[in-house]
Amino acid sequence: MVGSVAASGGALSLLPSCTSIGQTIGRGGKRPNIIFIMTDDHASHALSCYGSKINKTPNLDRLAKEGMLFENCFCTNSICAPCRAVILTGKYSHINGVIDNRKSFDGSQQTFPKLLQKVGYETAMIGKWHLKSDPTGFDYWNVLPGQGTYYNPFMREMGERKKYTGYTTDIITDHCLKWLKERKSDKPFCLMYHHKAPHRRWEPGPKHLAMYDDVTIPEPDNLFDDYSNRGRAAKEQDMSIEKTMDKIDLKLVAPRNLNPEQKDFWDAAYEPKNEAFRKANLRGKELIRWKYQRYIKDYLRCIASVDDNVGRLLDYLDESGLSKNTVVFYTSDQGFYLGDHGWFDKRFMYEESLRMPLLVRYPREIKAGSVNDAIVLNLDFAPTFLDFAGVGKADDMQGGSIRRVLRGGTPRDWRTSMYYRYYEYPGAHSVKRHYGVRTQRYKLIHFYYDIDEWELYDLRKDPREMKNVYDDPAYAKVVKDLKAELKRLRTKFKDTD
Ligand SMILES: [Ca+2]
Repeated sequence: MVGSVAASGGALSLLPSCTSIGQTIGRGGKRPNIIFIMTDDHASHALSCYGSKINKTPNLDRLAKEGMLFENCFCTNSICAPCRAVILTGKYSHINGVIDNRKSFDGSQQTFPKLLQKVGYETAMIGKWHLKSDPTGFDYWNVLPGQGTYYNPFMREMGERKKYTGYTTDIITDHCLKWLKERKSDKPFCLMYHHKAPHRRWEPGPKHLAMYDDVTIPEPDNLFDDYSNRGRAAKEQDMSIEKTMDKIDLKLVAPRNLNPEQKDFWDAAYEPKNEAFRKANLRGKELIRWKYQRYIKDYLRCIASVDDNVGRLLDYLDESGLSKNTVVFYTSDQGFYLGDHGWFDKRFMYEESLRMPLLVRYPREIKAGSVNDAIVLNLDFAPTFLDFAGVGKADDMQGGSIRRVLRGGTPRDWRTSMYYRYYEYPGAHSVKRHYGVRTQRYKLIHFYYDIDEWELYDLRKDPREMKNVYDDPAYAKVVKDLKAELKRLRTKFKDTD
């Protein structure tokens, strides 16, 4: 007997009532500003406050030291555009319509920025948007078209296309600081500060091109995973460092849109290393090891720039006196594989891409240096922002406010399981369609459509998810309970096709 699934709890009464919110505002005075910082594909195991063995993120760590770190924040569909649509609406992908990166977001639907505007917030969206349709619900917006570029980006400011010279992570931050400094309104504000970095193809900024040149980054223990004890989905993906990465990913070819000065810096940094690589004529595992080093260093260089720039923003909040009355969130639209299982990219419900970093700082309500292991979701962000703004009604949102968790401890009626679904197949990286349920200890995944295979992981015994125990008789009761829980969640969230 391995133990059964924890009491399903399920029924969330997370949304505060209007009355309690009204009283909160009455007592607490001015409503807080909200700054929602989101990066793209920043895995929590590349933040030093999460125990990263491969890099340091001193500025992001400030948010953890001065606020709360969430150990179990998960996304409901681990891919860029869908995650963003979930955050805006507080609704699962099948309800908000953006089930994959190919769909356009219907901007006429209810979103939290629109609800914030209604109660007197000034709202702004700056940086990566990635939802195809124009942003709605923002008093000011200035976004990258599509994925955007790392250097010399085009941006669309309230619909007007402009080109900028420089490194995009710096430029997005410049725009945010400008907006903060120049705003005239005395309304509380909500600023969405969204980076492109560290998304593929991981092009470092000019300040960090040579960072990590003299070190070897530790490899994950399962870099050479052979997918034994797993099903077809893990074996048949197309996201391996060995086979999927191309010359542009690996910087054997320079990015096309650098200006002559940038190209000089770039070539000075990469060409000697590339020349040495060509001469070495690596094969087999040594070639994979080289690719991993090239990939992970570039990924971490992009994060170093994010960290510097978040530091600039936090410094400004301190200097301007805004820190006290501003709730600052840091997250990423999902996690990422940093060579884990031999992969890059995301999509799977496995831990590295399911988990989102989440740091929240608000000195008035959150104890500095606190850590919480409650299961929270990107689905909860919209209700949380509304809760801070004193909006007590968002009945059709499917998540709940985490403000009660931020005040310390996990409420007794908090969720004990979460529902996940991934749709984009056939598609980039060949990750088969699946849905699943995760509790604090277990994860059950059903690759429901393409292969009809089930996987069960005992995360306490096997946190790296190297052994599918679905067919192990010792887990029969766990499987039965989790299947019932999965069915309950699918019904609850109206995902019944
Ligand atoms: Ca992403």
